[in-house]
Amino acid sequence: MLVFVVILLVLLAALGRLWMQLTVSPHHFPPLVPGFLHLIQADLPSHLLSLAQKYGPLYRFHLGLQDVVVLNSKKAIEEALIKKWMNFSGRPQTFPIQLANKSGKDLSLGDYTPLWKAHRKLARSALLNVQNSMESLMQQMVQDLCKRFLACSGSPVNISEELLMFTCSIICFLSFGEKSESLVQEIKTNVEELLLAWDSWQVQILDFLPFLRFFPNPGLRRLKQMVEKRDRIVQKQLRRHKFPQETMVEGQTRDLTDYMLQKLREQGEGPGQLSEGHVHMTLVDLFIGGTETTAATITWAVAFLLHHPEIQRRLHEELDQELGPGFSGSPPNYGDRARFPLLNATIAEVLRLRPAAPLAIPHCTKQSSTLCGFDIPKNAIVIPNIYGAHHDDSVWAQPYDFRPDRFLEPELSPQGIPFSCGARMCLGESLARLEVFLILAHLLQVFTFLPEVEGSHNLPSLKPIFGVNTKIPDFKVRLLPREAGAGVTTSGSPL
Ligand code: HEM
Ligand SMILES: *[C@@H]1O[C@H](CO)[C@@H](O)[C@H](O)[C@H]1NC(C)=O
Ligand SMILES: *[C@@H]1O[C@H](CO)[C@@H](O)[C@H](O)[C@H]1NC(C)=O
Ligand SMILES: *[C@@H]1O[C@H](CO)[C@@H](O)[C@H](O)[C@H]1NC(C)=O
Ligand SMILES: CC(=O)N[C@H]1CO[C@H](CO)[C@@H](O)[C@@H]1O
Repeated sequence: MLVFVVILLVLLAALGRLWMQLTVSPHHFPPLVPGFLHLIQADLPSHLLSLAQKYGPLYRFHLGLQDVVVLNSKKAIEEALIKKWMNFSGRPQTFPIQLANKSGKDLSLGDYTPLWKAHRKLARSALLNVQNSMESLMQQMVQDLCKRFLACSGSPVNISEELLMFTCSIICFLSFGEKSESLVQEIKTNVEELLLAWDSWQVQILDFLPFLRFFPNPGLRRLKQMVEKRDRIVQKQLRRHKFPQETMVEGQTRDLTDYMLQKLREQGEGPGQLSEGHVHMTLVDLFIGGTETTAATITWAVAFLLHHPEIQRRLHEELDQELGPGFSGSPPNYGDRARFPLLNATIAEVLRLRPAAPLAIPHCTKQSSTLCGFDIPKNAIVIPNIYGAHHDDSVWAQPYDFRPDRFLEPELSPQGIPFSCGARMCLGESLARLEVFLILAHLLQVFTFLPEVEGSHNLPSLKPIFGVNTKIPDFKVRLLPREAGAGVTTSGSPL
């Protein structure tokens, strides 16, 4: 099969070149990068950024018959997604997307249409509705997490695993009003497997080599199985919410599912209206969009702080000064975040260096448009390379260095765009920011992060593993309670 694929690609490449020579276009398209295999490169965001060095921040390539335009600077991304948002807010309806979309009712992968707008509005208002209860719930859960870590008394912890369970419990509770360990575990596993299957080249390649869909394909089979499992989990919850037992108080909304089902009933049913499928897919999107991303961001922060004990020491000082150390101190509140400028800057720097969704989600042009002086055709796939934009050395000095101080004076430093921008901007930004801040503030107040094994050569790798999300290589961290001797940070220890 592989030989077949390669031969076909060579043929396509030759045909493409011929076609280019035969047609002299009156358009001023962005520079064309030769080749067809760009999208299955392993380190795709860095690969796309390296092409920008040669071709400029805006270029295009072909993917089969499909035009793909890549945006590698903040300026280009903002012009497309903010200034010309109407033209750039679509989503391509690729084959893998159609597999996962439940009759086109997905939010994050849905194309920009009037019904989609109503869908996004419903999801937004549902999230806003639970916003107020979020912080107190999270405070409690973070305290519980810290207590669990205290009980580990400094032995190495798989922090990425713990944080993934944590972010998954949050979404689980907000969505379904339940966070039993079995349900959270079931959903977490499903999300991990779905994302893994989605990233598989065996699935992504089917889009531009459609005939391969008719061959046996283990990656595709896996994705289908995971989608079925996903739908069974959500369906069960929907049934539970539609036919509530004694737990339900009439007219009371316990969670996002109640809220959205209630809105559906108010709106009534009909063609061109939102349906239960939309509620179903909103819930799916909150889990897919809101668990790995947030957990990975916090895990990256821990890893960077292991590499930069001097920043960790300054963060401890900042928290001690405002709240007092350890469990005896008062708990940090999100509303007080302006009192923690270094922590805020550290989070901004982690989101710049390791944006959780490095290539956002592909956009698609709804009509032909212009961008940075180039013509962009209709129905082109548009990839905002957020990772690339964040490493633009004309915007940030030494872009590869971890230097939170660059964000200490927000007026002086340009801001990153980790949540993208415009009409398709991340829906969970405020929830994600709340989680990242509260967890890091609590953990740093109570613990000192130490590498699994003492010594500077035992630090975790900071090499990103790129897929839909930016993952971090496995590592463990020791969380040493600070209370016994706030001493760990002040009296002659290596920190
Ligand atoms: C640090 C954490 C997070 C980061 C860095 C992040 C980043 C992003 C990015 C870059 C996009 C793509 C926007 C575009 O296509 O232009 C996105 C979309 C989305 N995110 Fe997030 N996200 C995070 C957490 C969350 C959370 C917690 C939720 C849900 C509760 C969430 C829900 C969504 C949804 C539903 C979309 C699709 C929006 C649309 O297509 O209109 N995300 N996110
Ligand atoms: C969309 O593109 C057209 C050109 O095709 C342009 O005239 C129009 O101003 C653009 N609209 C927006 C909102 O960017
Ligand atoms: C830590 O947790 C991750 C995420 O669940 C898992 O993939 C990994 O195998 C675990 N690593 C170790 C060393 O246990
Ligand atoms: C936190 O840092 C960001 C990035 O520099 C900045 O835009 C924002 O104003 C800061 N927020 C607070 C409350 O200090
Ligand atoms: C599995 C599934 O329901 N796929 C659908 C995705 O959306 C398109 C329309 O946008 C439908 O035609 C597919 O059947």
